[in-house]
Amino acid sequence: MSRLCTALAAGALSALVAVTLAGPATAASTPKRTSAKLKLSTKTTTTTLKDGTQRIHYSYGPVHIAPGQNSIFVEPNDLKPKVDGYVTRFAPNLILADGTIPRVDVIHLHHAVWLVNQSPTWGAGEEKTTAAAPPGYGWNYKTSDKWLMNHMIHDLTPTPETVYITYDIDFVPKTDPKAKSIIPIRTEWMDVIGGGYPVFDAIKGTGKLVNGKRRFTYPDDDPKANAQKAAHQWRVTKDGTPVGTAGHLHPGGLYTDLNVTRNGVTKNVFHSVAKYWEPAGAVSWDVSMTATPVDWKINVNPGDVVSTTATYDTSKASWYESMGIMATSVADGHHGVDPFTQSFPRTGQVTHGPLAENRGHGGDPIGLPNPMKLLDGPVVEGKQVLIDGFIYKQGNMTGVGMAGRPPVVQQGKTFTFVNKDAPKGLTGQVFAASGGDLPIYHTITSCKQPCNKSTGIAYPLADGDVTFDSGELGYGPGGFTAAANRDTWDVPKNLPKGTYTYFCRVHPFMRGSFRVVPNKT
Ligand SMILES: [Cu+2]
Repeated sequence: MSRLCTALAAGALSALVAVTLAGPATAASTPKRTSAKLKLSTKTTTTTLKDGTQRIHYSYGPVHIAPGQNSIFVEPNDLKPKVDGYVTRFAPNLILADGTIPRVDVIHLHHAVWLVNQSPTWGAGEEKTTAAAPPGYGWNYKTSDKWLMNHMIHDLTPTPETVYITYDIDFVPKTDPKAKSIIPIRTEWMDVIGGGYPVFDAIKGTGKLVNGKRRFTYPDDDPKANAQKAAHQWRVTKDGTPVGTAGHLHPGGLYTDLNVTRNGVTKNVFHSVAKYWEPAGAVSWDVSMTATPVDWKINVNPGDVVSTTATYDTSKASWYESMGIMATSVADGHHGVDPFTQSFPRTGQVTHGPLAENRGHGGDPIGLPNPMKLLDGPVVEGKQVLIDGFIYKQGNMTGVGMAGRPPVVQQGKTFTFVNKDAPKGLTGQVFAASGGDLPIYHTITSCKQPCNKSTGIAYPLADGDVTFDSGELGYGPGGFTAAANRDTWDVPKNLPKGTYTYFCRVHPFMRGSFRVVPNKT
């Protein structure tokens, strides 16, 4: 059993590696999507690579996921090498109890961050970028290091699930003769914001107009960001050399940039691009990020300031709770080039091709009504519409008869959505075990009418002709949460007359409508 799993895991990984090592810009054709039959082991296994390096497959779990869960946890993690040494490569994934990789439109790895002595060192989002140290470098590892697992696994359905977070590390023990020549690196976590839940909103139509498209760059285009600018900067205190980086973005993200500022002059040192395999473009998790090539080594000096920005496409849709991170591996001393006087590669290659778990794009007809054509529902102004059991109790598109009709409000008046699935007092605890009694967050987010097609990673989108979003209704721990920390949302009073369609960003199969009619008074 375990040998079979090892073989399957090794085979699966070599498929990934083959793409990883596909080499420089010959990759004009789209690499093949990974097989949906891919299975990884739920056990810890070790294989030995041709050059003698150990590849250790760790499987963290079981992690229990509550129905509709979208919460952050920090849990102990003792799954790490038994001897001191160097980690030279890190490849994350997420699997179900049978070893298969869940569809991203069902179970979504919002993030996993491996905290080493409380410092974020490796991370994974659904783009599943492989972090590989360039030859001759490795992350310094000591058995005395304290590891924690920070994870946010998002269940897009009302069905509970059990998952494992896997990570395959290439490891060279200190006692291996190869270890003598390895230069130690550490991770400088370059985040556009910082903190426990570092997110910003990139709203449709905001940002700069570039070649007829809207481009929103954080922090530059967010007036609220100025106060936070210092938080995402790395002020260099001794000679160092960044030797590798790649961007982390959410759907809608186009690229991240790593910049070095010296004596008032800012130089871009790496441009990590989101390569979308997604047929609809920059709208889903069907994406890979470009990472630095092996010969990318940038000298930084005391007094330099290293910073990062993230740019999103705000032409078609809004992107709520977006991220921009460039985990950057850094060695002490100078090993590279001076970025202000010498040349170096500013772009790289993706670390893998399209993944099988991203095949469910959505957007197909499924027989839901077109809310534009439904008769008026009840007049609800000044009243509440409850959200309960993953259902908008009035105007839900799956509702039968009166319950499915859009609730009606006069222009200039409002009504209030109340999320009964996330009552006050229920917050979920960051340092508790995952999967307990958790608030279920819901949103009311505008989507382009009729918004009645099948759910997938690219449908529905926050692309309503009129933009509105309730935030994630419910309560959560301060600084570590997606929660709005309120359970109600008032429909804006300034909406033009018309029928509005909306969905839940957290559980996008949830759809509804309401109608604004002319004011008769
Ligand atoms: Cu929801």
